[in-house]
Amino acid sequence: RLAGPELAALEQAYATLQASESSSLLKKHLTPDVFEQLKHRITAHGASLLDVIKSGVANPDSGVGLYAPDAESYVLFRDLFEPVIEEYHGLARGVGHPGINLGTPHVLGDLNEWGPYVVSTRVRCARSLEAYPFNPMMTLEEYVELEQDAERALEALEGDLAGTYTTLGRLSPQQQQELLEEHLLFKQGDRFLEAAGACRFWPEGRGIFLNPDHTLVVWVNEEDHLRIISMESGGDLARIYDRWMRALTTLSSRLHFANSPRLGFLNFCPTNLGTAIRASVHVRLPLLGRDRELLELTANQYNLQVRGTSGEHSEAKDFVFDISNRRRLGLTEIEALQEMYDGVREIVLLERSLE
Ligand code: ADP
Ligand code: CIR
Repeated sequence: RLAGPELAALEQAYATLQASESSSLLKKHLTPDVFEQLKHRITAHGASLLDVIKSGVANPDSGVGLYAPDAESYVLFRDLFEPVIEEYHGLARGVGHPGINLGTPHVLGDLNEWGPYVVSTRVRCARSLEAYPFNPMMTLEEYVELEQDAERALEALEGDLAGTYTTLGRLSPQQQQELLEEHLLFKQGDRFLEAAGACRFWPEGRGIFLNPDHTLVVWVNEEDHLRIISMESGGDLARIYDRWMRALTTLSSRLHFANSPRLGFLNFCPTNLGTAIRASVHVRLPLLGRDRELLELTANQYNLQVRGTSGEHSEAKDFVFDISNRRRLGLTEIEALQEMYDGVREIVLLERSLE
């Protein structure tokens, strides 16, 4: 039971949130009733409601604003997570997550069929190892151990998927900068993650796997235990998805991922549940880009999310936008891909019609 100074800190954080102008899902759904219900609870790893909400409290401009410090948090703090999850993923109440269905890549086409708008395409998923809590509850020893588990599993990737793993501490600042500019490496010091307690012991246990072509990338211990990423320039979504599927299948046979029948694959951020897939394009839209309202409206209509050129919370450079599926839970893997494909096609056709 949370009590004493810890409870006082939680009460204080809640008051700060209440007084803020935040339009986060956290602020909307953490009602006084829900707060009272959950404020004394602690998970087996020792996480409290304060660990869940502290990022959104410190960053009132959060869109979502909460994180799960461990898998149990999704159960123990369900009264808060549930409405946030339903709203983000557009899930009807009581509707669960379907089983895995990767489908077949060839049903997806090339996104540059209608003109050379798509600069590059990327499919990523988040995965967490069942044996460890999420970032904020991990010890230094667990970071190092998890990195070793990941490194061993990555050695099983063969053929075009084979590559090398490098721990972050062995990359010079200049090497890190180059990889970041090529959109291959995660950024450092994300204030949302930092406030959530996800950057402790940095760079210990963090690292990146790359195949020689830089078309298969795996991030270890950044926001999630693993991020499995397939990417290349152009719009050949079928090929990129096929590569992602093959890498995922190999890694899934070596590692035990946290999963729940109700929420699918479990990860740190409630946006990364279910399939935990974000399929995105970098697409150049000089005309739609001048009418952000129309771009956002159209993206919304197709359940797509617009981000800037350097990812979440960044700006678009030279009218290159990052457009991806918003929903990751409540639909199958192939449906998430199809949703991105269909919506991007409509956006590209709209851009073309404005020329
Ligand atoms: P996430 O890892 O959750 O997908 P970000 O939005 O932070 O989150 O993106 C991570 C990195 O991937 C950024 O450098 C971003 O520019 C890059 N990225 C995303 N989509 C593409 C794409 N289609 N082509 C090239 N880079 C991409
Ligand atoms: C936020 O709430 O803005 C950050 N914690 C990031 C949430 C993830 N955003 C998203 O749409 N996938």
